[in-house]
Amino acid sequence: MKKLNIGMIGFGFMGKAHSNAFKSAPNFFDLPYEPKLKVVCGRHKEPLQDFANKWEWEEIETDWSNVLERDDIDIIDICVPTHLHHEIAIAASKAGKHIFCEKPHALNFEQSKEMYEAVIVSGVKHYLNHNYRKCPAVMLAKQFIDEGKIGRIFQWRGAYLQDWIIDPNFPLTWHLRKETAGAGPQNDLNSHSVDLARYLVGEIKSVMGLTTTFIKERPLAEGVEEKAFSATSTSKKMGKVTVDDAASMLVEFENGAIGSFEASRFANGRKNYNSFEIYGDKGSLIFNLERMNEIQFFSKEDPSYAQGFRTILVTEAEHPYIKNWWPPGHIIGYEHEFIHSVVEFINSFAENKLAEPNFYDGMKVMQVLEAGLESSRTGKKIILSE
Ligand code: SOE
Repeated sequence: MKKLNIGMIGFGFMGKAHSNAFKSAPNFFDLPYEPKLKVVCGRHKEPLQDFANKWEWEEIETDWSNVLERDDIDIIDICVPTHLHHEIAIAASKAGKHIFCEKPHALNFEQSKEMYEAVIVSGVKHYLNHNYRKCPAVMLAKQFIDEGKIGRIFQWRGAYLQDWIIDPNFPLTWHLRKETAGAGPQNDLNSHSVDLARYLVGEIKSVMGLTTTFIKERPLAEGVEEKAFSATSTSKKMGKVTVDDAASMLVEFENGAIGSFEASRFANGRKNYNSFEIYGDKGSLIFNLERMNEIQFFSKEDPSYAQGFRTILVTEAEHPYIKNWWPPGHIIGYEHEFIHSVVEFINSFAENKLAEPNFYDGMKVMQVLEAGLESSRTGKKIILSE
């Protein structure tokens, strides 16, 4: 079988999720090409080599531009902090490499637009990894909407809540600086929710935003591994937090529905609570990632004596992707979404179409997020231009 050689830039949390996805996908799915873990790139040679050994990457490299220059690399996988996405993606497009990129797409809308234009000019394949779209329960929600079971959608409620930086001693990692992250949970978490809202409800036409920063200074992350979820600093030097700690938006969709988004890293007790509710004239849907094998469905078309939310366990063979996994009731997890993303991306090489979400979706999401930030700054409602 023809191989697709991968050069992955970055080897943190997402590097692990991507390596596992590229390795596992061919074991469970019949793919038109075999993804080959060719070279992994990072700045620090020793942990990089350990990582490569563990995940069976053939080679390591410490300078990403060398990976782009290689003729034997087909796909560049970008899973480095956000501020590096733009430069690597533009260079990869120019080098004619196909791109699999982590979210959020870029630091801001302008960068994102440039990245989209670059892949269009070069004609490479591009994929933006909003992994939650590939959760079977979310795909079943989409199927119900497309089949008309929810009817005309009135309202979207999205909440993506975490609690990993409440401790004021959590250091000023790259996630908390505008120049490296673009924004806080507005970009990190609301990007996922906006992607899901566009997928399930439709395009957004106006945005009102509200953001705040609860802890304005933090110990510098000197000598600290810049990890999300767990990092402690002993530095006595403090630095300014330049992103939001919590971010909300109220939006209007082009189809007349309205929506709300809440994203926070200060919701004590919420670890990775990515949830949404959709209300329509025929029915409603509720999803919460912490119970990701389930979707709750209410149908107004049930006889009134039998109406109520029912919980569907999304593990039947006819549910999206499930026939490639386990028998009914044998649930799947977070990592499966990444495997499904890889499957979509690799399948798109045999088809004359782009997998979704891709850089177009990334750009549309960034436009909404940036409008939310602008609205929060100016106090005005922002109407999005085409
Ligand atoms: C940290 O908030 C993070 O790792 C996000 O960056 C991911 O996109 C999200 O899926 C889990 O939380």
